Amino acid sequence: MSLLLDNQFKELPPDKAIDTKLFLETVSHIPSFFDCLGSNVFSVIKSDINGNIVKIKAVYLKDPAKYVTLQDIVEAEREAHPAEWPKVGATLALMWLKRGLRFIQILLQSLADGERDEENPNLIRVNVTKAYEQALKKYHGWLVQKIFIVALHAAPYKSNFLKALSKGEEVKEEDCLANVRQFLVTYTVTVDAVYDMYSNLNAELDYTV
Ligand code: 0SG
Repeated sequence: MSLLLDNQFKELPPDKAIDTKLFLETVSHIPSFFDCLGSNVFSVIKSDINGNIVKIKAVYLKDPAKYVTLQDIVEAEREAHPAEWPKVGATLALMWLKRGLRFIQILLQSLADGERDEENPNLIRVNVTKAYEQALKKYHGWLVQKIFIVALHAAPYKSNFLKALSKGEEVKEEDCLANVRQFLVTYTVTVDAVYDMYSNLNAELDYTV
């Protein structure tokens, strides 16, 4: 079975509220995926994403009944820390996590759409670069952009990447991409909903790190 389909995001209710517990359960599978990518540069990214998840989870576990949805957390922090918000607590962690999730979405969508470097069809650099430029680059100063260049050159071949998504099984590219397309349906709706929430609450910041 595909790693993606094993950890599929649930459909959202009509009001697009995101259940905190389900969201945390689903994203908690992402960090271990970096172990399959085969370069130490990915441990920096893994630890960053993992840190975001741990931070959101720590807030949730303080009062699960109060923080049923992600919006409950963001609004409670806005009330508790008016001076620092949104650069505080789980609001900040989710702001960054959503950018990583958007990166993954654009990367997978680009692969599913068959975008490729015709001269090097087994490389995923065009797909990774597209995702980076659309989801992350504007938040990165020169040093972090250099880390991206290192990660780009360490990116796995497409065949190995798709194999990792298929839990190490040899699966035909088309079958794996069919799983990717299926995964992207609820995943994209969820990531869009987090972005919409940040926009509606005026919680988005655009500083660089
Ligand atoms: C398959 C090939 C994949 C190639 C991947 C390339 C990806 C791009 C690599 C970019 C390198 C990122 C390295 C880390 C950068 C971090 O500095 C930034 C900013 O981090 C935030 O900084 C923290 O996440 C925040 O943590 S918090 O939980 O405590 O709130 C906070 O510390 C904040 C600073 O806040 S401040 O002090 O200013 O108030 N992180 C990112 O840019 C996110 C990077 C996500 C990359 C996702 C890649 C997914 C790849 C998936 C492959 C399937």
